[in-house]
Amino acid sequence: MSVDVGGIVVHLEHLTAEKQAVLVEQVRRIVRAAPLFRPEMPSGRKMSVRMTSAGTFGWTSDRAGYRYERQHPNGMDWPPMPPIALDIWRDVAGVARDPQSCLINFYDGDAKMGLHQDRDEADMEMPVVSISLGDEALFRVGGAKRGGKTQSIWLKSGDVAVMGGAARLNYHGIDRIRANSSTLLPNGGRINLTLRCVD
Ligand code: MD3
Ligand code: FE
Repeated sequence: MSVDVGGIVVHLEHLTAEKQAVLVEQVRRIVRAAPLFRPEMPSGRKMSVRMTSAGTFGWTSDRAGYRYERQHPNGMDWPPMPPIALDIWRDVAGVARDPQSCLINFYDGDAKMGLHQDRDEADMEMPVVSISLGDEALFRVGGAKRGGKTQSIWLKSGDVAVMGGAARLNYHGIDRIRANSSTLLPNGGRINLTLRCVD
């Protein structure tokens, strides 16, 4: 079943519990090789979300600004894309290209992400695909201009969201995490994977 939230298509419970568990194992392998870090925003404040990436490009930020890089801050190339995430993209993205980046966001019970637009990618015709794992998150989406009406939905483990077309430039963020709402991750928290074409 899927729902439309402000132009974003959310495929509810798209992934079986078994597939979620295998994907978590693929993410763990990536995080072991390319450790999570807390990017610094251009303001100098550190994000509460911890991140790493897989694929050709990874997203990063520091005082110099937001951008994609071919290497982790520690100088290594990013690990390969998790195979299950690539399968999901091919299932739901509706475009011929494969993604070049898998951003891995880790939220502990206190982490959040302020309303923002994703505009560091070259081709806005390419969608963003988001995969939620672990604790539920209150996701908020507005329009393409800051300050308009917003809608919210709790994203649950196994949900897959597709941001394409007019929704691609919509403001969005994560207001809060519902701690202990999933047993997928033994130590709790939430993992969000976002798949993107970059150049
Ligand atoms: C709507 N991540 O990494 S995913 C991000 O749950 C990001 O970690 C959130 O926003 C998270 O940039 C939300 C859902 C999402 C991703 C990209 C979008 C929604 C979007 C791009 C355009 C519009
Ligand atoms: Fe975003």
